[in-house]
Amino acid sequence: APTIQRSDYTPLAWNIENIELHFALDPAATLVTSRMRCVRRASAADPLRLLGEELELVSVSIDGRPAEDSRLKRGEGWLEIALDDDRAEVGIVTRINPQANSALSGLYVSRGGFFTQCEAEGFRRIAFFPDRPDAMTRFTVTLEADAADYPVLLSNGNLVEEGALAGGRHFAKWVDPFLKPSYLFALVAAKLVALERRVKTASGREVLLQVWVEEGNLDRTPHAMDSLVHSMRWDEEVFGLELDLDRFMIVAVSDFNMGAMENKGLNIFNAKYVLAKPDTATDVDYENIESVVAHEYFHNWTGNRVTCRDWFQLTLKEGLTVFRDQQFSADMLAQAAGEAGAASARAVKRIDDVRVLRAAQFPEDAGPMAHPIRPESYQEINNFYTATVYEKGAEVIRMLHTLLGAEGFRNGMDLYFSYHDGQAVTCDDFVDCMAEANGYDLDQFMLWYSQAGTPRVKAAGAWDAASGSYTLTLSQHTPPTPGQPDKAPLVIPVAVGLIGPDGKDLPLSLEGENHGGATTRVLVLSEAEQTFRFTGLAAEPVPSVLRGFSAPVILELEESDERLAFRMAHDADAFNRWDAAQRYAERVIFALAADVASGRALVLPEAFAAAFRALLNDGALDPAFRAQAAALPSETYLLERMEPADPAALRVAMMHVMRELGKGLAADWLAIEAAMEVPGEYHYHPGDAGRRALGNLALKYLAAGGVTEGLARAETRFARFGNMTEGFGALAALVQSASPAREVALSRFHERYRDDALVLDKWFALQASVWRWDASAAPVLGRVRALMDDPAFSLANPNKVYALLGSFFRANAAEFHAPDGSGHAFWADQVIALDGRNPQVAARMARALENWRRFTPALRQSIRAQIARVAAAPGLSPDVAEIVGKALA
Ligand code: HT7
Ligand code: ZN
Repeated sequence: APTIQRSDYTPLAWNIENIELHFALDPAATLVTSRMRCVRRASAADPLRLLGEELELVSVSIDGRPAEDSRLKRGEGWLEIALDDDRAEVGIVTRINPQANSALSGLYVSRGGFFTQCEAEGFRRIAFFPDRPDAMTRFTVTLEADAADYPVLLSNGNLVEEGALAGGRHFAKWVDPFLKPSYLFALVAAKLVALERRVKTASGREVLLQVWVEEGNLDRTPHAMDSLVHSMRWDEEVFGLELDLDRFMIVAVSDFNMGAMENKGLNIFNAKYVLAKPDTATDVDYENIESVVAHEYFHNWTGNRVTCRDWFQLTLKEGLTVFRDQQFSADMLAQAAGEAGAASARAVKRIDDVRVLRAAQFPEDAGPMAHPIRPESYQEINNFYTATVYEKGAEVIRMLHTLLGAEGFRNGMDLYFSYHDGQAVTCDDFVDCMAEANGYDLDQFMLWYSQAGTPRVKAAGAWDAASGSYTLTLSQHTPPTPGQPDKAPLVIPVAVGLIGPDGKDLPLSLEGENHGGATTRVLVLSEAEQTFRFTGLAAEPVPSVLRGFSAPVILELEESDERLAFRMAHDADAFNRWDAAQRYAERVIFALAADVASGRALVLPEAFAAAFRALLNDGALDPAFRAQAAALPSETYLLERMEPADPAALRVAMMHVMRELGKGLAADWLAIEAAMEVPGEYHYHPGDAGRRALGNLALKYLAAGGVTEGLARAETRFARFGNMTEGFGALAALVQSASPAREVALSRFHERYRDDALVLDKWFALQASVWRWDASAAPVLGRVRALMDDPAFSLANPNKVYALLGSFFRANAAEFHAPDGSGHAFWADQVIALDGRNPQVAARMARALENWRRFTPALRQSIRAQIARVAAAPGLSPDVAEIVGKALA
C-alpha cells in the first residue's frame, strides 16, 4: 500500500455545501441516493474528486441531468467528475451490500439491525464523497425500511419528519444543523428500545437523552444514562461547554471494532460500554462505562465542533478528549470520596492511567511502530488509533495543563473555541491558542508532537551538609526510533518533593528564588542537563521525583532497597508511594527471574515482604490505593523492561512472588478479605469498589499461595455470589490457582451465563489468560483452540476475538511464547484467517508480536518465521501488511 505523508496535505478543490442522503435499506441491496451542492474553491481547475470503495455505481447526474460518460473517470477507490461551472448539484446512486460487510466499517448488519461506523474512512464504503475530515458539510438524511423489522430509524441531528409508506415500509427524515465531516455520519435502523431522560442544560434548554438497546436490556441502561448526565454537567462546569442539540442518543451494538464512536448526536457504542447491571457487570465495567460515555460525549466539542484537518492530527481530538475524560473520572472519584479522601482517589485514577500507558504505550514507543503523537506518515490510518496518539497524546495535554495551570489551560481552551468553532484544524492551531492565551512560548514544547520514543530522565542528587543544600541534577535522553536517529531536548515538567528523615515533606526553597514553602515544585527541564539547588535544609533529604507522573518519561533514579522501602512508607505523593512499591517489586522479580535462568534457588527477600506488608496493612490508606499498591507490575510492562525478554523465566519469578506473599502473609490477607466485605445490596460506588478490589486481591494472593482457608472462602463466595465483581473475583482466584475446584467453577459460571454474550467474554478471557499454577495442567493453547469451537465463540464478533485471542496473545506471555513455537504458529493462522473478514481486527492481533526483537534468540527465530509467513500470505490487507512489514523491516 502507498505511504501517505503528512507533508502532502493539499486543500480541497471543491466544497460540498450540503448533502441530502436517501437510504432504501435492505440487508443485501441497499440503495443510497445522494444529492450534493458543490462549490468550486478559489480558482481550482480540478474535477470534483470523490472517494468510494465497494460501491456499485448505479447512476450519476449533474444539475438534474444524467452525466455523460466522458465526464466521469473512475479508478481504484475514487470517482472524478468533470464540472464546467463553479457550482453544481451532483446526484449519485449507488448500491451496497451491508450484510456482506464483515469488516464492520461503513454500513453493516449486526443481529438483524443496520449500523454504521465511518471513522476513519468508512463513509466511502457507503457513498461517493470527499471522505476526509476537512470536507465539512450539512447532512439531511432520509431512511426508509421495513417497519416491522426496523421500527427504529435514527440518524444525526433532529428528527423532522416520519411516517408510513406503502408495502409495510416507513421512513424518517433527520436534519443535522451543524457542519460535520463524513466520519461523524451515522445511521441506525433496528428493533430497539430506549431509556429516556429529559434534562435542562446550564442555559435552561430542555434536551432529550436516549440510550437505545435491544429489548430485554433496558434494565442495564441506567448507569450509562447517569454517566451521560454527569458528563454533561461536568463539561458545563469545568469548560463552560453545553450540549448543542435538542436530542442526544447512545446506541448499543454487539458487533463493533472499537469501544465507541462519537457520531454527532448519535453515539454508537460497543454494547460492552453501555450495558451494566449488578449481576453481569463488575465495578471495573461500571468505571469503564462512565469514562467511555464521558469520552464520546466530550468529543462533541473536542472533535466534532472543532475537528481535525487531516488524520495526522488525530491526537488533536483524541489526546485532548482522553485528557478530559481522565480529569472527569478523577473528579467523579474525588467527589465520591469526600474532601478527606479526594487526593487519594485522584492518585488511584492516575495510577490506573499510568499503568495503561506503561503497559501499552511504552512498548509501542520502543518498537517498529513507534511514532510521534502526530505521525509523519502512515499506510493505513486505522493502524494509528494507537496508545501513542491516545494515551501519550493525553499526557502531552496534561503537561500543558501542568505548565499553564488549570486557569491558563481553560483560557487556552476558550480561545481555541472562539477561533476555531466549526473548523477542521491542526495541532499547531491548538497549541498556538494555549500559547497566545497565556503569553507562554510553546515552540520547543511542539517537539512532543514530532519526536517519537519515551524520554529517559535521569535524576541524581548531591547533599552538601556544610551549606544545608541539596543539588538535583536532571538530564534527559530520548533513544532513537525508526526514522528518527537523533532527538532534541524536550520541555519536561518534573514535579519534585524532598522528604525529611522523619518521613515528612520539607518546605522547598530553590536557590535564586525568594518565595518558597511549597512541598512539591514543578521543575521545568528543557535542556539536555540542568541543575537545581534547594537550600535551607537541616538534614539530607530523600528525593521524590516525577510526582504524580508529571511527564510521560522513564525516570532513572538510583535508589537502594532501603530508600524504596522508606518512600513506600512515607512519600506524601500517593502516586510516588505506589511507584516506589512497583520499582521495588520489579527489582525483586527481575532478580528472581535471573535466578530462574541460572538455576539458583528462589528466595523472596524478607525486606521486600516486610515493606509490602507494612503498606498493605496501613489502615490510614484507602482500600482502592492499597489494592493498587499490592498489585504487582503487569507482566507486559515487565517483559518490556526485561533484557532479553524471557517470558518463561519471568512467569516463574512472578508466580514465586505471588505464592510466597500469599502464603507468607496469609493471616493478613484473610483478615483483609473479611474486613473488606461490603454488606447489603450492590450499588456501584467508588468507595465500595475499592473495598471489593482489595478483597478480591486478597483472594487472589491466597489462592496463588494455596492457602486452604483462602481457597475455601473463594469457593463459598463463588457458590453464593450476588454481584459480578465478587463472583468473578472469586472465580478468577480459583482459576488462577492449583485448586481442583477451578474446572467445576468455570462450568457453573458458564451454565449461569450461557446466554449472556458480554459475560461470556469474561469467561473466555479468563481461560485464555490463565497461568499454570498446577505443573501438571496442559498448555493453555489447547484450551484456547477448544474454546474457538464453543458455540458462543465467533471470529466475526470483535469482542469474542479480543476476549479469547487478544487475551492469549497479550495477557499470557509465558503460554503464548511456548518454546516449541506452537503459540506463534497459531497466531499466524488466526491473523491470516481474521484478515479475510475484518482487517482492522486482524491488524490489532497482528501487533501482538511486533516487539519480537526483544526476545531470547530461540523465541526470536520462531516469531520471525511466523511474521514472515503472514507477510507472504496472498491478498493481505493494507492494515496487516503495514504491521508485519514494519515488524520485519
Ligand atoms: N473516535 C473513535 C474512533 C473509532 C474508530 C476508529 C477506527 C475504526 C473504528 C472505530 N470506532 C471508533 C473512538 C474514540 O476515540 O472516541
Ligand atoms: Zn476518542
